[in-house]
Amino acid sequence: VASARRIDWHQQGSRLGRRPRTAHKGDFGQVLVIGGAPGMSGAVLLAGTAALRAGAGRVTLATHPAHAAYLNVARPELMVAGVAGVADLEPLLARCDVVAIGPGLGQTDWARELWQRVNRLDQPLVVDADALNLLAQAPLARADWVLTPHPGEAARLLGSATARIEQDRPAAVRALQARYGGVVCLKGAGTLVQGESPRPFAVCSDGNPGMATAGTGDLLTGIIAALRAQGLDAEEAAAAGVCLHAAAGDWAARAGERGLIAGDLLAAIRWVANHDAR
Ligand code: NPW
Ligand code: AMP
Ligand code: MG
Repeated sequence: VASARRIDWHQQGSRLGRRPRTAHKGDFGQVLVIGGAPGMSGAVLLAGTAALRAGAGRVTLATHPAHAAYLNVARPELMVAGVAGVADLEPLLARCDVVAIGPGLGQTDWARELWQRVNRLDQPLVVDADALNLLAQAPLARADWVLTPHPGEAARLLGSATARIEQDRPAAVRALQARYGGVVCLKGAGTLVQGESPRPFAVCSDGNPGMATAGTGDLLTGIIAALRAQGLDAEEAAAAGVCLHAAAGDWAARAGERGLIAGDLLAAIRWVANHDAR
């Protein structure tokens, strides 16, 4: 990939800097993660926990009322709100800095109602998983969002097929950015990041096949939202987030790729976020 800029955590990690001695949680932003239809509550739990591990000051999950109380026990550091519909979402939207939407969201009427409200918000957005599937059904463009499709989601967003996306990933990420705006991370082995800027896409070659397991993408969503909440712009947060996630995957894979589970990355995210990965 000749024209690509190579990125890794060694180069991107300095964006976060040291925490001031007098820091308080309000300095590191408030993230709202929306998703988790019945049966997929794990996706928001992983995304929200990853946001905390990547340094967000406060993280709230907005999820289906069926399991909200359970999630609050599973990860007590997270705040959790059961939202039956958009009316329950409003007070949460009023006091967050960044919204991540999609992990485990599903594509029911419940999901669509939340998505249609959120895609009109003023706050920065991170859009993943089923929110991307809903976006593919009613396309719109925005300048300040980060989209994180895997090749299957990218195919839906472009009305194409997964195999065609994989044949020419640079063309796919450019087409996604041109159609939907913002910053696009095309995931997979060698994640590509394409922003608004005329600069060529960036590629992160870190990460490993151990990460080909359920829930790893949900972690990336939380990480990017946390970096956005700590003051990075959309392109910085996408690039640094992809590198932090991949480096955490490599750290976790030191115990072996086979059988790695998404939750294994959580402690690694913290370690990597505080260290040079190399
Ligand atoms: P194929 O088979 O090649 O055509 P889906 P999902 C493709 C939630 N989760 N390279 C591949 O297509 C998510 O957040 C909940 C090539 C594959 O079959 C979503 O809301 C979890 N192709 C929801 O589930 C943990 C690739 O995409 C298809 C590729 C559905 O999301 C799991 C699958 O994509 C999950 O995160 C690659 N690198 N990667 C939980 N614990 O609650 C993907 N594909 O149909 O969009 O399904 O990604 O599982
Ligand atoms: P998702 O499919 O949404 O759960 O996302 C999977 C995550 O794992 C993405 O960040 C991918 O880039 C990463 N991943 C999956 N397989 C590999 C691989 N073979 N090499 C590197 N990263 C991978
Ligand atoms: Mg995913």
